[in-house]
Amino acid sequence: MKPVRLITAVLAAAALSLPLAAPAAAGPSPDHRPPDHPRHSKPGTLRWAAPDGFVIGTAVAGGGHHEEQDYPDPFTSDRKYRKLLARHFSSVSPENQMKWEYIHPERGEYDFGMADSIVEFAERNGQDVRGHTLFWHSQNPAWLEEGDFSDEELREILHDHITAVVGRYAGRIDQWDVANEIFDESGELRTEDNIWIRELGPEIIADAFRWAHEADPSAELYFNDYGVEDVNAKSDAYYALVQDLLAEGVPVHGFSAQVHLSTQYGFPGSLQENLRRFDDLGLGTALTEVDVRMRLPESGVATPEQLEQQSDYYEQALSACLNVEGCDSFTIWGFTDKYSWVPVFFEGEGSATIMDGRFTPKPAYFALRSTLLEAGGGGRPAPPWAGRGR
Ligand code: 9MR
Repeated sequence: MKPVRLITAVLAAAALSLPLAAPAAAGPSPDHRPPDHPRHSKPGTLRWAAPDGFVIGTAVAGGGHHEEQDYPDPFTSDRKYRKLLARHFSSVSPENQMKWEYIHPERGEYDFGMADSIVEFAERNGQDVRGHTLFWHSQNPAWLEEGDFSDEELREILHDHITAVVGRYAGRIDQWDVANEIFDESGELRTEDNIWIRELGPEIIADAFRWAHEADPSAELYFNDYGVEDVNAKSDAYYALVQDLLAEGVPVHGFSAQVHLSTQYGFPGSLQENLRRFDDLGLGTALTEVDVRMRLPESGVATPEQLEQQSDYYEQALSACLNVEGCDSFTIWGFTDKYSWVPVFFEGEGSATIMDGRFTPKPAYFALRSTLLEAGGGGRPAPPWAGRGR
């Protein structure tokens, strides 16, 4: 029996005992995003280059690995970083600041400070926000992972968290990564390391989406994962699961691939085909954490050939999204190597983003911009200085 079929059975059983879910059609209306406002969208920038209705986003650096580095919090301390964050991007994703360990550090105690300042920054700068994330196996606080709770209490904890966090930003967050990384490489549900699935069973996944929808009926609710770029065992597992959930009327609105790539491996050639099959189910799609790392030479500086290959990967990922109608959100996992998670997690690797540590744009930056322009963006002619990419 395939694991996803098992889920089907469990979910079907759960559906019988739960109140009727809202029909799938009760989700947000099909996304018709307005054009980026000219006040925010300065000629020559990435957001200016993007076609109407297509958002180009980045993670907002802070929390997580940054806390162990010898620099202050990037988002609140680095003025140049903030300037470029506002200038180039029409969407932002908190890199860590909305994860459980930050936003819900003690039972019943929320700390919305960092998340609030990101949402307010986004509003001032005419940016969308992608909420990240509500249901994950990682970066949960100790009180939760090590607590001794009954099933009923755990359900209540998750319900209250989703209601509090999604509710606080209702109408202000466009897309939520509701469930993050719930399958492993072979397409098996993470029944060991995901506390919710382990303790409450797979049917809790549907509840997470229902509760998020109740808290903000206008937000688009996503499944998000890495290693699901291609048509493969893991993306197949999502494909089967979302069909089951949609058939039951669970408010699932989108499927997103993170797209953490490395030049050591080939480009995931079936990305577009994969996005399209989810699109055909009526779901939105998005690329949410794009970066392209590489093994660095001894000098620590990427070679021109490596940067060209990287640029080609960024461009292919963007094109795959642009070619699928419902894929209208392309987010990179940081825009400068100064703050990238890659060197911290992969020894000897780096240079994964589109600007180096001094914010100098790489070929990948220009490739993204020209691909966006070719897709019909750039409301006004670029001024002569635009070629510098700043
Ligand atoms: O970039 C994030 C880093 O600062 C954290 O230390 C790390 C801890 O897990 O999480 C990183 O972000 C991850 C994201 O939340 C989910 N997909 C994979 C990302 C890179 O690990």
